[in-house]
Amino acid sequence: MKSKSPNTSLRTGTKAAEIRQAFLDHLTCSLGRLPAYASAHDHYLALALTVRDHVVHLGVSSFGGKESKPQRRVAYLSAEFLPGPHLANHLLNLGLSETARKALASLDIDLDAVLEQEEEPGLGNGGLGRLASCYLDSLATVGVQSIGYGIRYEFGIFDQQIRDGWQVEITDKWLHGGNPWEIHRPGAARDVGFGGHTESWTDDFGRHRVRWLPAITVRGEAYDTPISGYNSDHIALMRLWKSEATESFDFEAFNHGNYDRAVEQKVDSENLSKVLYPNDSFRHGKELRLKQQFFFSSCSLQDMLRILEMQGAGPENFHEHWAVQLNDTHPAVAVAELMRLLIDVHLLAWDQAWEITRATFSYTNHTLLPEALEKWPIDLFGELLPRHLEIILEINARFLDEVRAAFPGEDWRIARLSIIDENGPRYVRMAHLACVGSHTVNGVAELHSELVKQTVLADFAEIWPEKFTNVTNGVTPRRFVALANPGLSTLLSKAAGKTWPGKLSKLSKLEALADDAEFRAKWRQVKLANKSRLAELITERTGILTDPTSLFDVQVKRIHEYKRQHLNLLHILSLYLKIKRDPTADIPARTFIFGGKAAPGYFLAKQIIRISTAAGELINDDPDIAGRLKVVFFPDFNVRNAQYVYPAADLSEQISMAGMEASGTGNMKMSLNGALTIGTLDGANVEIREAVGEENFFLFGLTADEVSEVEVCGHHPRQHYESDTELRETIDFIASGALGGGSGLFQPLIANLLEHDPYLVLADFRAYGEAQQRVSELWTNPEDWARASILNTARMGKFSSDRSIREYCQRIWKVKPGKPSE
Ligand code: TH1
Repeated sequence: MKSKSPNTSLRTGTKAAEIRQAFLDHLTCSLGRLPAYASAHDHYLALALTVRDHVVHLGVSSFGGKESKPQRRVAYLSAEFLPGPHLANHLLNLGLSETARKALASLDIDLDAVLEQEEEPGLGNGGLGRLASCYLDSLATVGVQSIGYGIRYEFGIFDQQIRDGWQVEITDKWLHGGNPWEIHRPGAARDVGFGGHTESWTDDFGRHRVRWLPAITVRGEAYDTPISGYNSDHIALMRLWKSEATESFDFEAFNHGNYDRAVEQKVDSENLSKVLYPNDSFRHGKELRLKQQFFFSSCSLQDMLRILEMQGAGPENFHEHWAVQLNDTHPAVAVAELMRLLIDVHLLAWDQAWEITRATFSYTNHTLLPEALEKWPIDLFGELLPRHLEIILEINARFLDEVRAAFPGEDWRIARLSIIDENGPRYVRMAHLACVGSHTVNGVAELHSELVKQTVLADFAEIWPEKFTNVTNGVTPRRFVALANPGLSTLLSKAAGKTWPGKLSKLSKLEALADDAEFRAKWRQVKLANKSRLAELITERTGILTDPTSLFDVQVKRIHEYKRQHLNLLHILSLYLKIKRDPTADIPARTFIFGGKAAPGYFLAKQIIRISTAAGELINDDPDIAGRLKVVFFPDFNVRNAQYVYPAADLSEQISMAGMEASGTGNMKMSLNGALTIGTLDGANVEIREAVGEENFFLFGLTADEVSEVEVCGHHPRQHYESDTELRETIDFIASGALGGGSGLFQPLIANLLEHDPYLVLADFRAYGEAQQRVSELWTNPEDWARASILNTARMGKFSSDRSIREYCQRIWKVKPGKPSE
């Protein structure tokens, strides 16, 4: 992007000369480097520290804390955050990109090369963690005092390499080169207990009290990362907890001559925040995971109480000062922990504490997948958190008494509503705890929020219909358009004015240009340039050559059966066979791009990766195909790579079995960047289609209702195989071993489809192929395609995370953003 006055930031008035001086000072004073000997990484650190100074200045004033009446603050509790590289995003938000470029250029340093040095914090698996980061971006942008609380994993999501076509996991050492963005706050450290037992005592008023005597204490050290907002004087804070040993325990064991035990304790404590569990939408029944959840929930609540005290308020005012959002059930144990802090530590009465707790929390459900719904064996829970189990049982007893009183004679409700699952071995159901302990429960797209009420939390929706609501997810247009797609951004600013990154509904001004031939030509030029940029990266990373004029058909997301990457692959292979049979077949050139990580223990997901690389090996160099089809598996899909992929997509694949994808957010990112969607009526696809118009969206497949019907009546995948020649030939082709590796290689995947097909891939194959046929037809008319592409972008205003955050503020948190809405 060319700026008119690159020597000075229009917004902050900061001059290139100031940046240059601060950069040189940091290089010398913070890093101890002579400019002549500084490496590219030193340049990165020095610029990061320079920019951090600007951001922290804003931060200190937005968390001044000296207001006469403190605002209610938002605490977003999330086990995952995926912020992506910070530096370029801050420069954009502060309006300093061109100034910094100029400053570095005067020292003969290329800003882009400096940006390349940053290691992104991969502290999340996928959509859930990225959503948390989009929300912090928007909280800072709309001006809400907020803290995103989470875990400072030493090792985030693994780096993915592809070797011999298979995924290989490499440890993510994101901290190895130092992290210039975080500020350690020793004063905010809190201790967290585990295990032990509880005992009763009587207070001065003769009341029965309980205290918890943990067996082990772990220290949580706070690390703050400032998150800037777009054109905003506010920042949000991401406060992540790192576990450490408490010195007291070390010394005790040490003094008793038990050195091994002291060391073991230290290692155990430090292990707590060591590594992110790499499963997306899947429960980990591991004790360490529960420890992580409690650790960060407890540290965060204690931190809120500490801040409350600094503000001169007492624990009885907790809910007036803090709105706490539970990002899925991962922090749901916070409900019990706040109760414990209020009644055991601050000695409030149960009823008052319970009122405060329910006025504090709200809970977002992100999935209906049974294998993702968290439940903990009651014994494990009680051993690790004995006091919390007591509190949960008390919450449950009181809750079920209320139910009995309200619905006499309807005892069937009790077992279904109970926080404790008693069908067989007993479990604590975390979604039930989150629901009972919150004033509001929301789903993440309209369809999903309805399904939450009809399925996993149906019994709760019946007794508390007013508790349930929807807030459709959103994405930040700063990172995913302004930063990722500078070519498009320039065009958007000319057509819709420069304010669109903060007021995304302004994009509707583009509508008028959808029929303008000149504008369309520019639009297509931008897309082509983005595709060329991605094509270069693909060649660099995989050696595969692709044609930027071909249709870029993109499916990037975690690899999961419910997302049905294998449906896409069956279609690709059916096209391949079609061309092999009839070289004159009318199939426009396409490049199929896959990206995404598979959970290391998820065998079928890894098979799906292998079959996509095998398809590439087979097709890409086949002379009969002559480059008409290319299949790419782009390794290590992460936020940085995503910023190259989304802007280059012509077609966005959103093909999950209906009812399974709670929302999806990649769907929004691609449509916003002018991709057309081929998709089912699932998650936010439904609303995207409504927004962009059904004629600009390729719909196919069973609806969520039809899927449930099939599930009830039973289905017969083999019938589809037998009745659909194209499908049968494609499956037989895979089974024959033609993809290499012998005929047994993909047997598990084939058997799964033919015998079970839990996500109805075969049932939707025909409809998907027909929708793909419509895609090909529209693609052959570039003018019509460009029109639909422009209309997609123009009509995506609703999907800014600023809109989502304003809804949370107004309807759930009851806080007023500093910046008025559009
Ligand atoms: C995802 C959902 O699958 C996706 O549809 C949604 O857009 C996104 O959350 C944001 O709302 C989820 N990710 C996880 C990860 C874990 C557990 C549950 C979910 S749901 C570990």
